[in-house]
Amino acid sequence: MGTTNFLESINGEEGYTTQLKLNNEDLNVLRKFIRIQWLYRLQLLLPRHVQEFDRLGMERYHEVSDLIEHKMAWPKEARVLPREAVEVIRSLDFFKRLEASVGKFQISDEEHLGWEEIYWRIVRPGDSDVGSLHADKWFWDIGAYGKVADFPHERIKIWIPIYSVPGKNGLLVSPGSHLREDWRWHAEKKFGLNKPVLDEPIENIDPILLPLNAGEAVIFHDKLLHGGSPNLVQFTRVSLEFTLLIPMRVDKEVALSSNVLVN
Ligand SMILES: O=C(O)CCC(=O)C(=O)O
Ligand SMILES: [Fe+2]
Repeated sequence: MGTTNFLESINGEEGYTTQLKLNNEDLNVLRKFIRIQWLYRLQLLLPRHVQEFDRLGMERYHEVSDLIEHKMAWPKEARVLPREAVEVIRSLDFFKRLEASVGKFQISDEEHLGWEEIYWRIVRPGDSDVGSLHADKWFWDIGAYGKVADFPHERIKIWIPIYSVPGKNGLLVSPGSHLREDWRWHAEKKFGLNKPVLDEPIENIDPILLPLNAGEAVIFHDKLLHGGSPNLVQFTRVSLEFTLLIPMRVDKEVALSSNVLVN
């Protein structure tokens, strides 16, 4: 079986691919890492109730989430996996297949913790935990992350459903939206953080909810419009994501034609 070229689809008409699927073992490793971090935080914040969260698990988190102040409990830094988890994730089968397709890459460290940043999200039923539609590029353009690489690179994102119900929660995308340059948006300070806000009516965007099962990843273009879907079921949605920085090859032919290389 040949290697699928993910970058072709991502840079093509749709702006994303859903061809990378994790096997159950890989999915269980990710679930375990996320659950450990989630539960440990609750152990610190709420030692008297941690057993209840443990018993219910992440999918039923919302049933007892009133016990904590949800928004305060889960800042981004609390959802970035530890460095050693990244080492293990890099050795998983899905990661190897990803590398075989796009080439070796670095994962961005937007929070400047000092290691590659793989982080998760937790979205309770309803729409209170989902942000607005955006292109990830806008975050980089407004300088929300600062400098994370000093080599020329292509930036793409991977989003992996960890606990999800296809068609009822997950990621909205607007196919082909990465090809347009004229989407209207502005930057706004929210909770002290600079964030892009879309200025287009939703009819102009027409997003679709990708019907993905847990472990069915979506890899997408930096300019693709996307966002969290309202969660329509009584299960908490959990997902994992990271940004790939793929070094750009100075192709010999391109370099020669632009006189970059002198023999
Ligand atoms: O999971 C979400 O709700 C949003 C995800 C997102 O914006 C991303 O993966 O870039
Ligand atoms: Fe995003």
